[in-house]
Amino acid sequence: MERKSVYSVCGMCTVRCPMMATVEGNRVVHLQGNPHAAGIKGALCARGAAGGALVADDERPQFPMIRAGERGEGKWRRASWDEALGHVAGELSRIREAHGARSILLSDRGGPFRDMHRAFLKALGSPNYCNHDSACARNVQHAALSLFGFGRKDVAYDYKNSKHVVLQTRNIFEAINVKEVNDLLDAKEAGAKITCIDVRTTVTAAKADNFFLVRPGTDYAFNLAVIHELLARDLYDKAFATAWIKDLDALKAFVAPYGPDFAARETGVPAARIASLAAQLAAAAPAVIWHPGWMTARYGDSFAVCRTAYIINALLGSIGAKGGLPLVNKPGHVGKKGLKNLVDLFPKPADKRVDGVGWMEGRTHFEAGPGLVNLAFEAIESGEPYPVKAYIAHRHDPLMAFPDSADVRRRWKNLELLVAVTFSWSDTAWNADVVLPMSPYLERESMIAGKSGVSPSFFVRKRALDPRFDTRADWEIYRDLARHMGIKELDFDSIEDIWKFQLADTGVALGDFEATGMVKLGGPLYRPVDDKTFKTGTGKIEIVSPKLEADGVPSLPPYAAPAVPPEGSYRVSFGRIGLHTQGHTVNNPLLFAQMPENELWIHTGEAAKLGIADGALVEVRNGSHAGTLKAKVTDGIHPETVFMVHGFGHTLPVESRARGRGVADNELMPRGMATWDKGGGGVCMQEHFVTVRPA
Ligand SMILES: Nc1nc2c(c(=O)[nH]1)N[C@H]1C(S)=C(S)[C@@H](COP(=O)(O)OP(=O)(O)OC[C@H]3O[C@@H](n4cnc5c(=O)[nH]c(N)nc54)[C@H](O)[C@@H]3O)O[C@H]1N2
Ligand SMILES: Nc1nc2c(c(=O)[nH]1)N[C@H]1C(S)=C(S)[C@@H](COP(=O)(O)OP(=O)(O)OC[C@H]3O[C@@H](n4cnc5c(=O)[nH]c(N)nc54)[C@H](O)[C@@H]3O)O[C@H]1N2
Ligand code: SF4
Ligand SMILES: [Mo]
Repeated sequence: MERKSVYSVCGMCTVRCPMMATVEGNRVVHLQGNPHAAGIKGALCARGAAGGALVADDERPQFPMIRAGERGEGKWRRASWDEALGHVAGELSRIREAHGARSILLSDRGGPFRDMHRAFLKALGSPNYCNHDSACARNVQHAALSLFGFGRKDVAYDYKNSKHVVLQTRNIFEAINVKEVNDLLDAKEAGAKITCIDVRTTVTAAKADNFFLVRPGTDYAFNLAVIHELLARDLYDKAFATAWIKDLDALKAFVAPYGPDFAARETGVPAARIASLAAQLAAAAPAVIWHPGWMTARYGDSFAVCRTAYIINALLGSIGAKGGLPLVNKPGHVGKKGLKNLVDLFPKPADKRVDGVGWMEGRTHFEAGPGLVNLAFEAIESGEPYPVKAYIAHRHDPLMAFPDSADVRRRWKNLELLVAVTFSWSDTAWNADVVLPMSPYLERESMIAGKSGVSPSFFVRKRALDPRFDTRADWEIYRDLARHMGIKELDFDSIEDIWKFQLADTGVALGDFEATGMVKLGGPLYRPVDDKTFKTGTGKIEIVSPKLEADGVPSLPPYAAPAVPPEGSYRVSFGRIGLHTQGHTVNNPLLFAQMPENELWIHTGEAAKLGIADGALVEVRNGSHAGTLKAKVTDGIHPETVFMVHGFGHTLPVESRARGRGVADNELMPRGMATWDKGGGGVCMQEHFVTVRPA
């Protein structure tokens, strides 16, 4: 049988590595990273390599379904696409008629493929587009905005050319982005140093030159001490600071009491080691990256931690520097035109956002784009500032991504329509009124995506296989919904027509993607910082942010030590593992076989006190929320915390493998959605204590 290679984009996680599939007939014979993509080196991670198992898995939604019993009861009626989409369109029209377009909410998982569904929502007239990010990186985004006036993705991490990389709350070798991992390993080989700051010994810690095992929740103290050292010992980049940092004196005065001795008491790290780190960084500057964190929806002060990370980068002159955090280039920076967006075809909805983002008191400093979906859920419950009655969860599983699924479900009670668009089962799909099954990424094509960076590019995902089941591509789903609702602008006959629309102004033709699946637009280009770089009021990096202060958020909040868990209790901490993506790969046959359940990391001394042996079953509990899993007894974790990999503890009968294996960390955070950071917008998921005992 004939073999062919198809350029695609991996969809096993949100990183979206460019890839190449070799197919024979309607079967995948090989998956690899796109050999033409810089830094990918033809590689995929273990999850990417398991993409074929996702296609082969029968335990995914195979056809559109409409709820037949109560919400969450699992009684479904099979529907044709025409019926399911007609039903959704009818309900959306009815709800829009009764409550206005603004009563329709859509949330997704961010990323480069959002244009079609965002355009659909805007065409309906609703301002209520949200993404997942208040459970992920909102604190980082708002930290960047508050200091630089631009977002976190307007700078890149130039690992490849870096001389010292600090990974704080960032487990780069297990929470994987293939290009970043390859680039950092190359830099390490060329002599770059790695510093890891974590509450446990991760794979990243094992590869680090400096490893700091800190008391959970004390990173702010650590960072203040580093700033203290850089300033007190004149280790900072004076030329850069003078030119571009505003309020340096205020910063100096603020950190005066927060020297290394103070930080040593808080973090447990010897003062001399903190001072030494500051000196090492100064020696490597400006080719330094102090990573501001990614999954930072953890503590009440995580936003402050992210801000101090960026401030350290600024003091080292690494903002805009090669080997540091260079300014990202959009097509315009290399003399090209960007993709045309469907979302621009429709007028901005007149109504204000239901989550209050951008206009409500205390929320004016938040970025309106993706809002804060947790606050939209509160509005569903309260009906304030206005009712929300329809919700489309597109590639988003808030019941696993936010604390306490029963609490989230309770907030959704007032919904008259809940639609899940997904390629796997999820708690959210199970609790929906309508499930619209998307084809897995190998069985669909996607809109052309633009990637900004030192070298900006466009890339395309083509269809490698025909769908095995009655599933569809997202562009087909929203195109057909648009047809049902008479939205002519989104009525495209084929994906090629959409691609042509996107490329219209760019000078790039469809055929240009044939050879490599990508089109490089220019670069590498390192642009120096200039007086147009920072989009703040003063054109400088504003340590004291007028926008924050206007909303009552202090720019430089005093350090407050994290609460000490009561005797016999532990702070719950969580994170990722190389073998799984969030909650949606546990039931993947290949990945399940590699890691069927999570375990509870607990410190050796604490386990001895509790009479828990390595590998023994333990019960972990917070109030009425409890679960049972195996203990991993280790010296490599701080005694105040227990850790588990997120995404386990599935309960759905349709997931025969994942069901009943391990524990869901999110269920150990009762009513946790209500605790969120007023500065950065992130939910504070690690502000919860659990008890542990032999099961
Ligand atoms: N394999 C894999 N890779 C992924 C993903 C995936 O699901 N699987 N998901 C992707 C996504 S969406 C994201 S957001 C990123 C997340 O990327 P990361 O944020 O790097 O990943 P995490 O494992 O959530 O957290 C990193 C580390 O923070 C540590 N930590 C916990 N509490 C503290 C603390 O108080 N102080 C310090 N210093 N450290 C602490 C944890 O022990 C953990 O090792 O990964 C991406 N890549
Ligand atoms: N307690 C706790 N909560 C967390 C975390 C944690 O570590 N602990 N991690 C947080 C982080 S970092 C993040 S990013 C969020 C992630 O949480 P979510 O935003 O919900 O993300 P995923 O689990 O990646 O995907 C959600 C759903 O989309 C489906 N899906 C995945 N890819 C596709 C696709 O290409 N198309 C379609 N249609 N569907 C798809 C999946 O099957 C899954 O059901 O959770 C956050 N919540
Ligand atoms: S990091 Fe792994 S799972 Fe994520 S897109 Fe890349 S290859 Fe796929
Ligand atoms: Mo994330």
